[in-house]
Amino acid sequence: MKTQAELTHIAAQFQISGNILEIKPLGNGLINDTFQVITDGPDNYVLQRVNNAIFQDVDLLQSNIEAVTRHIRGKLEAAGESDIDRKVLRFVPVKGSGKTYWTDGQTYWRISVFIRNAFTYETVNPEYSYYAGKAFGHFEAMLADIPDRLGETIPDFHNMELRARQLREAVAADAAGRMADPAVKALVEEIQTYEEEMCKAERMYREGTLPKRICHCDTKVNNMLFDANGEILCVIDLDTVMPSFVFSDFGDFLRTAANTGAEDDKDLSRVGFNMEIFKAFAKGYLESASVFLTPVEKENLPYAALLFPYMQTVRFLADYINGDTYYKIQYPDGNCSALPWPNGTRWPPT
Ligand code: GN1
Ligand code: MG
Repeated sequence: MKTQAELTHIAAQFQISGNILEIKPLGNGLINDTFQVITDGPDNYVLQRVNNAIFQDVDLLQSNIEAVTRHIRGKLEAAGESDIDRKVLRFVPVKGSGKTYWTDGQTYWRISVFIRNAFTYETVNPEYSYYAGKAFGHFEAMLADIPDRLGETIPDFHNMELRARQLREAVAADAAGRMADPAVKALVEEIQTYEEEMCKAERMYREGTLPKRICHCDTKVNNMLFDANGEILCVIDLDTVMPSFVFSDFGDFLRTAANTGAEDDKDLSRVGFNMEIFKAFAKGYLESASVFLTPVEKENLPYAALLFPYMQTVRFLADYINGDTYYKIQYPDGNCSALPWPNGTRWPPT
């Protein structure tokens, strides 16, 4: 953990205005470390340590993010929008280099302007779900003509075939000895029965029937900022914006927002799928994404709603079997809250 003095030293590398008064933890992301920088100037800031074990090419990561925010800002300006600084993130350059990240050779840091009077939520009602659908569809639509070539900040991030292979590798290595637990073994077997069906997007892509587009790829409900009136301001957490199937954004939002429990809920009876949230989100998403979606993409949106809880399950379970090396966990079995597998519980929920 860095001290206030160390964090202040890091923040001072960037072209921020005002004096730093305080730096305190912000949010609950599972990958990066996030802080709020309070100043006596006109703006506060968000300081993040980028997890470069996961985002191994921080230069590529930040050039993607710069391209995305530049393009969206241009679209908002062209559309005559007001209050643009609350509708797209602004990353602050480092003094001297002009890059939007700073490194001491070991850790990597960046700063964006903190958007005032904005709120994130862990859950939404159907009305907000509709707005979220519109916002994510709009986000993809705005990026449909981005001139820059975006790289994959995590190669094959949402490739289900890769994720299934990683689970098999975790099982074979059994690095933490967790496969000795019959409940873990039963979970793995149960999950693997759906593997072929869930890898259908990769097959369609190889056959040429499914395109890749620029997607957000982390559309958790808490990656969206709302203003005090419940209007959506903008989409945040742009680390994983990259070419993917539209299923990523449709499915991952529903994985979190339509879930009636938490993603690491200890009580599986709380976990379910809220159809009203699904319908509202689909309506909003189709309204803004229809301009570019193909019939194949539209037809397969219900598959996306299954795919993302499934893919996340595979990823959390693989991490559990590997000994919790990837995600920050909230409690010891947090990567595998489904243990012990309750009698009669089956995935997908019916
Ligand atoms: C991670 O950093 P955060 O919490 O937004 C993860 C997502 C998972 C999510 C599960 C780079 O996102 O893919 O869906 O946790 N991001 C990465 O909550 O692996
Ligand atoms: Mg993220």
